[in-house]
Amino acid sequence: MSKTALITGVTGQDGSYLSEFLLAKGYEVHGIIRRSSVDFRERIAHLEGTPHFHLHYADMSDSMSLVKLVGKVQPDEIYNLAAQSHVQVSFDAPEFTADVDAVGVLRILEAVRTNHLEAKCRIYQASTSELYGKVEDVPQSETTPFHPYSPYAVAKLYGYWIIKEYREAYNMFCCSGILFNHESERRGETFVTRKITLAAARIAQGMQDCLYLGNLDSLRDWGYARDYVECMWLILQHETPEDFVIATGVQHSVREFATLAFHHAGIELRWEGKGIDEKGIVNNLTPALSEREGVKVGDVVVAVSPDFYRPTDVVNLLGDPTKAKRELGWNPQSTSFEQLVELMVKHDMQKVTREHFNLAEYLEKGIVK
Ligand code: NAP
Ligand code: F7E
Repeated sequence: MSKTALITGVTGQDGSYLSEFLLAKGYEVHGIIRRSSVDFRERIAHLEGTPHFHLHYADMSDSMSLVKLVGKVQPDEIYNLAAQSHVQVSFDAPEFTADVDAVGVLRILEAVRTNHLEAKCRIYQASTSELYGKVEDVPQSETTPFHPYSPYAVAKLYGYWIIKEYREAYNMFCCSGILFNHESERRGETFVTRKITLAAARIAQGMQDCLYLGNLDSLRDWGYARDYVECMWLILQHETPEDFVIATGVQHSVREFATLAFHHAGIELRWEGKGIDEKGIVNNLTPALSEREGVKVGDVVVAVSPDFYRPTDVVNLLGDPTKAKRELGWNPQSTSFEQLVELMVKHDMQKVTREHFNLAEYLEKGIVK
């Protein structure tokens, strides 16, 4: 008998990779989508209409929709990935973030209890390294104290504790994966990695002049999202319900990410200045770029804007994945930092080329002026 999984946040970066992963394992996959005036389903468009993939309208802020759906689907496993996931946005929309990211977790747990599925249904909660926030120890493991440092992190901390509470109070199989940053060619375009890889591609192809960033010193443990969804599944297949840190154990700064991304786009950077005055300047170009119109040696292609500073910023995340390696047999290094940056830039170079050709064609046909 194939298993049935319900994924909240199926249209997101992780939801799309997890859907592919579970379908390949023979699961019946159900995903929750929410109503919006323009449906954004680019990441799962290739799965729609396939026999074992089903989409349902519901919303993390609407208990009734979740109770009805859990009753209808009768899932063996729920992957709760839905969230307002942008840390900076959580400062602008803290109440919405709390509703979806904190109370939303409670709604899922109660939907399972209301349908009397406590004994059958295992629940994965998408927890986060942001819980460590203003870090009290480096590297961070399952035993490192939490110090959340944004409305997003505070909301996610509630999610973490309510999962633990239901595990202990009702003997439910529910677990948190404390995932460190994971990126991909499907990453949202306002997260720093994707913002950089897209801008590097646009600057190399003459479609953008300068990239504005916030804190360049911030340190992150960046992994590849496609590798990380396997862990979500492994956590639910574990004998006992436990929480796990999922990370690579390697740390880089935003500046290092940008340097490498521009390198893969054909631009060698040098950095000058400090803080708000720091600039990324073109030091060298590949012969192909030197011969083209556009970016030149000496151009400032990265600058700092205070618009991207946060009221409180998390600056030193480094995960210790020892427990996941030992108990789940997971390899945290299957995709290295260098491979991750390269694959994202390669993808975005092609995306920008396609956009460029579409624009040229539209201009020629008079579709846009
Ligand atoms: P993402 O790309 O931003 O996707 C978030 C998903 O949540 C989207 O499908 C979104 O739907 C959905 N969603 C938001 N509000 C909703 C609501 N009210 N009702 C129903 N669905 C709603 O995030 P991600 O990077 O895949 O991350 C997945 C989860 O892991 C999130 O919970 C995130 O907080 C957590 N996490 C991520 C990372 C990371 O580095 N990526 C690390 C640790 C933890 P729409 O498409 O309609 O917006
Ligand atoms: O920022 C700095 C910024 O927005 C990373 C989410 O998936 O991972 C993600 O949260 C760092 C921060 O991700 C810009 O200040 C500099 O220190 O890419 P980010 P995040 O905040 O780490 C965690 C684990 C999650 O759980 C979240 O859901 O980069 N930074 N300049 C910038 N960040 C952004 N976005 N834009 C900039 O221009």
